[in-house]
Amino acid sequence: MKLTNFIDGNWQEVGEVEYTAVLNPANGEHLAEVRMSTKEDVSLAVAAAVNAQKKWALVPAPKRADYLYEIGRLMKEKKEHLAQVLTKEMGKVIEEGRGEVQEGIDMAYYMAGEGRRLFGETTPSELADKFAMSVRAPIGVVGLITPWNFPVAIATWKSFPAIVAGNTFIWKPATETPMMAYEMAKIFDEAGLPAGVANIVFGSGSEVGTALIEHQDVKVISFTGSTETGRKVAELGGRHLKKVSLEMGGKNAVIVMEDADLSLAVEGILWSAFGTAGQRCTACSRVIVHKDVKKELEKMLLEQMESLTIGDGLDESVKIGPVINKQALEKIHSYTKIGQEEGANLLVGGNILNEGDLEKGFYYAPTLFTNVTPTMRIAQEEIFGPVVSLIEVSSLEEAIEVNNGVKFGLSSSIFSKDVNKIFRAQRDLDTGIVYVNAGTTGAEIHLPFGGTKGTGNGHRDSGVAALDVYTEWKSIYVDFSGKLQRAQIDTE
Ligand code: UN1
Repeated sequence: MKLTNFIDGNWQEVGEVEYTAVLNPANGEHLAEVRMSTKEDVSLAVAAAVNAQKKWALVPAPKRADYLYEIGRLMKEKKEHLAQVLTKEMGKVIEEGRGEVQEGIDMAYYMAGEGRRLFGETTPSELADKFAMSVRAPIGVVGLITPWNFPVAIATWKSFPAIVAGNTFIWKPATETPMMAYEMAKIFDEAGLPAGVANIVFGSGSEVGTALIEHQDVKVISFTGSTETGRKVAELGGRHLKKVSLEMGGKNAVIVMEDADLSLAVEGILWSAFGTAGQRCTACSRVIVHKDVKKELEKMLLEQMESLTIGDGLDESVKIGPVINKQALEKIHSYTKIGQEEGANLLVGGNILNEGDLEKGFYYAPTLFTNVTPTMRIAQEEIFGPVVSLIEVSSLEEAIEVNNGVKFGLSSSIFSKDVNKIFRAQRDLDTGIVYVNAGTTGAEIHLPFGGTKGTGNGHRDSGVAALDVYTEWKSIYVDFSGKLQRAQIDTE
């Protein structure tokens, strides 16, 4: 199957362009081929989006929302099929595939509700017989660049608020996971979304991403991916005076205090560190543990890690699937070597798994390092794989300092039963998301999602905060006094 672009409600002709193979990371199976689009393809998509946006902006917001209800309904109807496609192209276990599709459905219904709110503000004027209000206005055409680790959910976080607010979009999914975008294009079409509102252009960041950022008719760029690429997006976007919303890496920690429920903490750590094979930007990759419970926690983690089943995510009994590709596998493995060279203690894992059924896929053993110090590279850099570093501390203050001593600030968590410790931690942990007595993953779509420091640039996906990315505030003054009144002058 050849996946080609969805522009102005049509599938683009296959034509004389390059196509790249889409492989199943669980077994190397050839799933499809995806178009490596050109700058010209981007221009076509932008032209369609510009044209459609003029009419789309005039559709009343509750009517725009009706399309989202229908998109949500169709996603729900096709949930199992979508989850299967997702697991095949991305590798996450099927239970998580279903969970991710559910995240998209939730986003559709939540943002559809915004169609009947999209609240503005009325504010008293300083002059008599004058009415003042601010409304959220659409911005125009937006460019969405999304990663392979959440091939559908992240796209819904961006595209659904964009369209309910009256924008049209061009979505460039990751080259590794285009099949979910293809499925979503079919859903947009089936939901009857007017042509040109939703456009999908496949291809590389260097060609398609750059063309989107540089195009003068694309007003907003929303990007989720690595900090390295995000920086380039911001630089280029800045040069073109674009509004750029960035969602980047994490080095998220679970803090386990001496009074914590250790069994619960172990469950939280396992789920958030090894779920999605550690390939979430919210994944736990550090455990900051109080010295009094360190030995016990280590023992419990080790026991549980041995029972984790690894394999093809389509098998319902499997808990951990493959990582996305060979390059990722090699990067993860290089961090194991770095950790060993730095003098950390490799307690379990640390190897590529390629025997028997795992031979053709990209599997890495869940890995735990102990005796890690906060400044080691394995405790500072994002590994994006199933590798966890255990760091010992003597107090809550030290735990918070270690948590905050990295260049990222996405998610953090504390396990404790002490209400004073919990409230102090939620205030002082320098991350956009804080969990209490839960792991670092599992953000819900109706709350803002994003982080501080190297994780972002102040914007948020999801929640009502997402509307700030896709709307412009417009202030409107209506003077019904029948005479010229002058603000700041006639008020004295
Ligand atoms: C990501 O890894 O980029 O909070 C997104 C979570 C998921 C989303 C993760 N709901 O873990």
